[in-house]
Amino acid sequence: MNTYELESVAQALVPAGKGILAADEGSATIKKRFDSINVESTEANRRAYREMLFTTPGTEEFISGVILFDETLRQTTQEGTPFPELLANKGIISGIKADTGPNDLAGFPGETVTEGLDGLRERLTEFRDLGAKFGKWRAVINVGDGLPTQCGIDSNAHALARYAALCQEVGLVPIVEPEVLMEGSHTIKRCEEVTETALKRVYSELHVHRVVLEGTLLKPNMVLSGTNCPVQASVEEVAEATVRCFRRSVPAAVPGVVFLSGGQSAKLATEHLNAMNAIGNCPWELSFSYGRALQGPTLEAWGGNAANASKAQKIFYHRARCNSAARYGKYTQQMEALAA
Ligand code: 5MM
Repeated sequence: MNTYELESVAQALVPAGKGILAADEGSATIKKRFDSINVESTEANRRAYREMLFTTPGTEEFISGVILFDETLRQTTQEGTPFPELLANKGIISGIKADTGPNDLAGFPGETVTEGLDGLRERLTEFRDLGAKFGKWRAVINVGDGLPTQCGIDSNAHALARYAALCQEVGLVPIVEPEVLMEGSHTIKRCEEVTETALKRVYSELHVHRVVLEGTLLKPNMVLSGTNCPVQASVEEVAEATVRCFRRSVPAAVPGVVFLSGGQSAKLATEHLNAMNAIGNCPWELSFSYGRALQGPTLEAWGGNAANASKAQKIFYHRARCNSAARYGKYTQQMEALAA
């Protein structure tokens, strides 16, 4: 294992003012996204949509890396340039969704464990040879009556650690993504408790599996009120709870925390990131690895019509720029007003 290489890639994914675009939606998820704009999820449409995103002029100012799905890693632009090569030419690092998705955890109704460990060493080796420099594995943790259980947390932490160790063995930086879902009626306090417990368990397993933390990144949820909780925490409360929770559970050796947006609106995800960076004094970079919060407004503007590509790209550029400003705690409502 070349730890210097791993550390260099991990750091190159979280430089000042830059974050990651998560464009690794699997077949079911991208179909759901395309259904929302009445576009059929064909291989050609998925390729065209992703080419539109990746060729957006100037996004390399704000985007350090892109997480791809297996299919996308193997696709090319209309002119025949492989997507990883197109991105590398812009100084953007390609990554790969390495898991095969969550499946029901036997004996534990309402909980899942993420699968994909069988044959993972060989798949990761192929992904690396196709141009990926980092991987991503998402574990899903539901909050509810009696949930999550210790077994649910342990099973997912164990799988994340085995994935991370395999990534480092083949020379890929593992992004470790334990997502405590925001769906539910739980309070922000409950989200903080569950997130802290899950993160501590993940870092304990990473230690047992001899994962070099300097060559990893964490992709977590923010600490939020459940979507159906009658009392919704303010932006400042979310930022304080998230930073407090992470200071208690994420080792300082981790170079960066790259948040998922999890279904928040695009603007709220930016506001939360901004408020966290305004607190400052954290041992890790606080950045983004957003899917919906970068793509939602972009996808809507595109609508499956090539004639809308330029308008959609402007919207994508704008969201990337806003999140870049949030990396410095310098995002303002005026930025939105000016763009509108
Ligand atoms: C939680 O989802 C990840 C971040 O996206 P959001 O910012 O929209 O929450 C995302 O990377 C996700 O893991 C991928 O889209 C893959 O999703 P599926 O559902 O296909 O595993």
